[in-house]
Amino acid sequence: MRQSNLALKDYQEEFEMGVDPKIKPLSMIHVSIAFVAFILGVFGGLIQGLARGGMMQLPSWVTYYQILTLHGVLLALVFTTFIIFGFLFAGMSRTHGAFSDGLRKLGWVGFSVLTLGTLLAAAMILTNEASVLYTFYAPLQAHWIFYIGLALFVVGTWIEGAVLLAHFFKWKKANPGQPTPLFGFMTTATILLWIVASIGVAVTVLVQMLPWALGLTNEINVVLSRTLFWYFGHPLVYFWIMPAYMVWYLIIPKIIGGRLFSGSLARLAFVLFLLFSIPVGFHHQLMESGISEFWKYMQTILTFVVVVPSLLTAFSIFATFEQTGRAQGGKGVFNWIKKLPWGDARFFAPFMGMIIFIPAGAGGLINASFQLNAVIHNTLWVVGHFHLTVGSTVVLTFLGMSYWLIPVLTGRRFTRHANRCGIVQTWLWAIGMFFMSGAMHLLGLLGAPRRTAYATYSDHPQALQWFEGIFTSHITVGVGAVMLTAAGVLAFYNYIYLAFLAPKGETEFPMTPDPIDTQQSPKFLENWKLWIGIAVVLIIFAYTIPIYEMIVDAPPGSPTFNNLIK
Ligand code: HAS
Ligand code: CU
Repeated sequence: MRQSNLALKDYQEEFEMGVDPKIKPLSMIHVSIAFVAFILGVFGGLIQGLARGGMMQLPSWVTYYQILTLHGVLLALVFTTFIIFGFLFAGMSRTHGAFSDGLRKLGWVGFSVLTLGTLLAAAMILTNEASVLYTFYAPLQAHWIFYIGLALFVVGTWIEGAVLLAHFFKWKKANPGQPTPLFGFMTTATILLWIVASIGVAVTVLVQMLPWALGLTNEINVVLSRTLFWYFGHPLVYFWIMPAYMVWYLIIPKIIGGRLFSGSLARLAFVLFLLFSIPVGFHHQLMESGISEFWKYMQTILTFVVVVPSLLTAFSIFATFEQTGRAQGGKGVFNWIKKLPWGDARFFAPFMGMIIFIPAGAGGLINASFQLNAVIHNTLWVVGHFHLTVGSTVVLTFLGMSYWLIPVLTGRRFTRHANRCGIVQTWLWAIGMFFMSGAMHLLGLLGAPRRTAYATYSDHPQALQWFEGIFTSHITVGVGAVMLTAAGVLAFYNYIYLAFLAPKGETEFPMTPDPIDTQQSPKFLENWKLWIGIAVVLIIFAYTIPIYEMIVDAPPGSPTFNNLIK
């Protein structure tokens, strides 16, 4: 035992290195684009919240769908993807050493393709040529340049993902028999998930949407396009949450002065995400015709399986908190909680994200419960759900992360001032979201629809009656939206401050030492071929027959969508 601990110590020291200065600009430009997208998206949200709350009219030069598309794409796709890659590049350098020149250059190629795709898609949205929402459901049709932009976006992420994977496997080759650092293990699981999932969206965009938008075909198989989208769309939400979990597993334990509770459990959770996130897309299509109940039910079961790794995560993180709090002298059943660093925004923002994820995850279970889905589908409840998950848990975790990552990358200090801004920003976001998302959930239960320009909150007299005694719904939503905007502005201010204004100096890239069970971690967990193989088998099982049926049972002579649109 002692020997293995000694070995572990050497192994740890090897990783006590900084981020290679050469990779910093690549990481930082990702973070910067993420923040620009973030602030624009936040203002899109404010306008929408006020308009849907009946508190303002949209200006004549924008349409509801346009602003909704902009808001969704900028926040859910651009902010997340860019900040995630910025984090992964910096983290892989921190834990696996400097990237080779070749890989770094390839990283820049990937970044250029990703950014070009983003700009093309954004230009089409801004000119109202692609007001198709972030899900771009057919028969809504966008300009073909939008689909080219999406395709380039995906290809850019593949190139960047390949760079990260290559760096990881190079390390593995150079260190045979060693358990890989957790950061690399988790990055690999996340990127593999992304690549397997995004094949679905690439296929629908290139094979269905693009030819249709170019006028080469005049029909589109709608149910197939939605299925391919959701084959990608559910793992997409895990692509957001997994890097947030990486912050919880690897960064937070260091910040609170402790050590992650178990490495093997963390590895198992990430493998389960890779296996079970993909064959579950039908839980977004439970109310759709064209898919038989049997396959919907199968995917409902698999959805409940993919909840398990989140429960493992809740257990691991809670155990880490308790162990750390007790090691620092916290006694009794709950007193250890007081030992956590409540005044530190690097901890507090992600922590609020965790707390919010408890009701958010419970809401997800309701959504996934086949019959209950009939109550909430296409209502504002779903909008409430995803403003808690991606809109709070993920956002707060990434903002908390950015408060140390930006000064690490720019060679500045994370000052008390920035910390205070971070704490205020977190409270504002959490309280604002409590109001906004709370009202969305309840109004959704009362039947307020989503994805439509033709209903404001106050169009629902039943809802108003229900709410009247406490607070009228549109004021609730409006207040929430204003608080969220204030929080967003503060977060953006913190970005500007930490990137350009804060005093020069050193900031720590907090990284927990790999847990003491690392050397004993079962070898099979590192067997990526096995995991990819099982993931593919599960996908084939869950999708082959339903997709076959969608193709052969497509109604012959069905009216073309061009006719429908006319
Ligand atoms: Fe979801 C719709 C089901 C998780 C995002 N989801 C959406 C949409 C988005 C989204 C964007 O089954 C809308 C898509 C659209 O535009 O139509 N979702 C689930 C389920 C989960 C889930 C079962 N969703 C997420 C996450 C997201 C996300 C994560 C983004 C990041 N969702 C659905 C379904 C729909 C849906 C249906 C379709 C609805 C419809 O009809 O259209 C689960 O994975 C959730 C599991 C999570 C938990 C919580 C564990 C708690 C943790 C925190 C622990 C706290 C600690 C602190 C440690 C079970 C890990 C404690 C410390 C102390 C001191 C107390
Ligand atoms: Cu889902």
